[in-house]
Amino acid sequence: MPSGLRDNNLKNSRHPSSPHWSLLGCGALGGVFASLLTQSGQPTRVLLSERHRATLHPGIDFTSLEGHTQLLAIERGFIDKPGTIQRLLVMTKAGQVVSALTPLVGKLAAGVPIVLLHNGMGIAEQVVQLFPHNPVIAGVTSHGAMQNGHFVFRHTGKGETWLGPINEAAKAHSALADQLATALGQAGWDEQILTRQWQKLAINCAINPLTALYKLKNGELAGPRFADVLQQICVEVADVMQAEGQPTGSDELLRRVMTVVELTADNYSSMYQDMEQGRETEIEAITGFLLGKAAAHGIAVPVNQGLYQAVKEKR
Ligand code: KPL
Repeated sequence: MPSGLRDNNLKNSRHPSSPHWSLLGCGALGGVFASLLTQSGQPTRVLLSERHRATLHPGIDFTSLEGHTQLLAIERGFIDKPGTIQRLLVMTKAGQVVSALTPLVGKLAAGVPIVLLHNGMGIAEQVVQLFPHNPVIAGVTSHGAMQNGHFVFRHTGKGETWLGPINEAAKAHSALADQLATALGQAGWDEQILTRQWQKLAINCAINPLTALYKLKNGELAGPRFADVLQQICVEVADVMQAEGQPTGSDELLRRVMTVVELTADNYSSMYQDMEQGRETEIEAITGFLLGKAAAHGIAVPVNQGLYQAVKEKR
């Protein structure tokens, strides 16, 4: 049971008139988003796989940034019989997005927006192929989250969230960012979401493998022994970004990385948490995506290559 103030009444202040969110992927970040959406009064239900049917879920045990713990009533649905989905928020790990969505092919009504919030890149394009009649929206977020047990979540860092369109149909859905903002405190819409995805990829290429391999909190990367390797990672990512038509400089990327290191100093990165729990990491969608683009442009990225191999060998 997490420490801090708690409130044992099941809370769910609903605004039944607003369309409900269906959330696929209730890991640390998904659990925190489900909690914040519920607390803001937006009807939210989590879509679970069949294996969860027998488990008792009294609700979500959620601890806020301020350390206030609440038990939140949360509606459940099951992926095989999902019922009506009005808007879908996908927060599985990058490597599971396509397999988690596949059972919904043919069941999701045309026009229902699909919002993807995961680390890494290269997945949204596959989702567009799977759901050619749905608006597909990609997002990046830097909120920190931890899962401390079955449906026990803690919000560990307030970050920024940006959404943007992947296909033409998605351009009509900028209001989704406003609705997320009501729950998260901030969320924006950016038509150039690709640039934000690359910037987030740079941050994840720098922070995630190092913290996972050396078992560090994010803030420990500010120490002098990591200065060189962080700079080399940023030089390599900047080279690939430039080749991809994303003008940037390695100094700018390094500044962004160090800002996130500072803002999330006390957090464990998602890759650290995945590795500690023996789960599959997002290395393919993060550094693996970078290596694929580097190879296509004939750019050498030896430092990122070394980190990729080291993470793969740990599994
Ligand atoms: O996105 C993150 C992650 O852990 O995956 C950062 C921003 C590095 C925060 O920990």
